Amino acid sequence: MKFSSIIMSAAAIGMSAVSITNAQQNQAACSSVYTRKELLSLTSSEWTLYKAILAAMQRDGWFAWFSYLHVQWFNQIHGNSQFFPFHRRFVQDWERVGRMYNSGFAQPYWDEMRDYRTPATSQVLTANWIGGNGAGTNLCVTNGVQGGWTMTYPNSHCFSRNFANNGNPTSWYSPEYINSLVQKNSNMATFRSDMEYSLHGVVHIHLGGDMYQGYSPNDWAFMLHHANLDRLWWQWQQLNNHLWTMDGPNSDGAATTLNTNIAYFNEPIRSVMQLGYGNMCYQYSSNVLSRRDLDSDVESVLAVSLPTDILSKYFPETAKTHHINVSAPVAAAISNLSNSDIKAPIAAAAAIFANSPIAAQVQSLITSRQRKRIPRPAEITDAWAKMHNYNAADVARVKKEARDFVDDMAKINYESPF
Ligand SMILES: [Cu+2]
Repeated sequence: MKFSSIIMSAAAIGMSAVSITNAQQNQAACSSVYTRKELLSLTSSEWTLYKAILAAMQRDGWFAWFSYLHVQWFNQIHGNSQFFPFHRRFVQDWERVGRMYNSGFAQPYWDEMRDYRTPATSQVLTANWIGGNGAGTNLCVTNGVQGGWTMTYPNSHCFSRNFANNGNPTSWYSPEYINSLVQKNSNMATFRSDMEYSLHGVVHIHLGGDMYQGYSPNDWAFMLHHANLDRLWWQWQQLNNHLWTMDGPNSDGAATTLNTNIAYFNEPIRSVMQLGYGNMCYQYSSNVLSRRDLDSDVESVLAVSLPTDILSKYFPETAKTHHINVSAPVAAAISNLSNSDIKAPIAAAAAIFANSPIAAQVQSLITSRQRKRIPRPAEITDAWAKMHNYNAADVARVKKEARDFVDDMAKINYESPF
C-alpha cells in the first residue's frame, strides 16, 4: 500500500467520524476546499497570476505587515508548541489576503527534500521562479519574482539573500529522514523540536539575507517553506491518530492544549487543527499526488530495501503496514542496485515484483534512478539557536538524531535514489 492511500484512508476515517470531529472542534466542514500545490507543479497561467498577486501585495504593504507581525510575536511562536499552529494560521492569513486579490490564489509549498543534496541548484531558486542568491555589497536579489524589489520593513532596503557557504549551501535533510520524523514521533513536543531545529532552521539560515531575520516573511520563500512544514505536520496528524495531538510547553512555560490561544490571532489552537474545517479550507496536493510528490516513492524504497530493525526504529509505520518480506537473495539483489552495478539484478528483481502491487514503483526506481549515500545534513548554528532562545539540550538531541540516522543508514549500505 502506498503512503498516499494511507493518507486517503485516514481522511476517510476522519470523515466518517463526523460527530467526534464536531465535538472536538465545533466547526463546520468547508463547503469547498482549494489545493496548495508544490511550486514547480503550477501551470504557467497560475504562475503568471500569482506573480501579479504578489506584486500587488508588495505594492499594498502586505509583505511589510506580515514581517512586522512575525517580529512582534517572535519570542512567543518559536521554540515551543505555538510553532506549528501559529505558522499554520499565519500562512493561512497570508493566503486569505492573496485570495482577496484573486480567488484563484492558493499558497504553494516548496518540497525542499527534493533538492536536499545541492539546494543551490534547485529550479525553485532560479530566475523562472523565486530567484537566486543576492549580489553586490547589499546582496540584492536581481532575478525571480521578487528581483529588484525594495522592502520597507524594518527600513528601506533591497530584497536580499545570502546563501550559506559562499553561495553553495551544503546538504539539507533527505526525504527519508523527514519521512522518519513524521513516522516515529508520538507527541507534539518532540515532533516540533525535531522539525524546527532541523529543516526549518537550516532553510532559513542557508537562504540568508531577509530570510535569516525576524522579518523573514519579506522573502516569499518564507511562505513556501512554512507551507511545506505545515504539510508535513498535516501528514503527521493523519498518521497514527495524531489529528488532535497537542502537548509540550507554551511560550509562558504552561502546558499547551487545544484550548490554548494562538499568539496574536487569539483563536484556540483547536480551530486550526483539522484541514477542511472552519476557516482551514485547503488541502495539499500531496494528498492527491502531485508530479513531484515523493511520499509514495519514499515508501516504496523503504519497504523493499531496509532490514526490519532499521524499519522499526526509524519507520515504524512502514514496518507495520508496508513491509514486504522479501527473500534473502532478492533483498541482496535490491541492495546491490548501486550506480556501478545496476544491470544484473534488475531483470530478476523486476520479474519477482512483476505481479506485486508495487511493481510500477519498483520498476521505475531500479531503472531510472542513481542511488547514493545520504550525506550528513547541515545543522543550525549556535547564533541561530541563541537568537531564538532555543533549549540547548533539545537542539543537541535533534542534531545527534539526524547524524545517527545518516550513520545508521550508511552502516547497512543504504543508498538513496533521492
Ligand atoms: Cu516563524
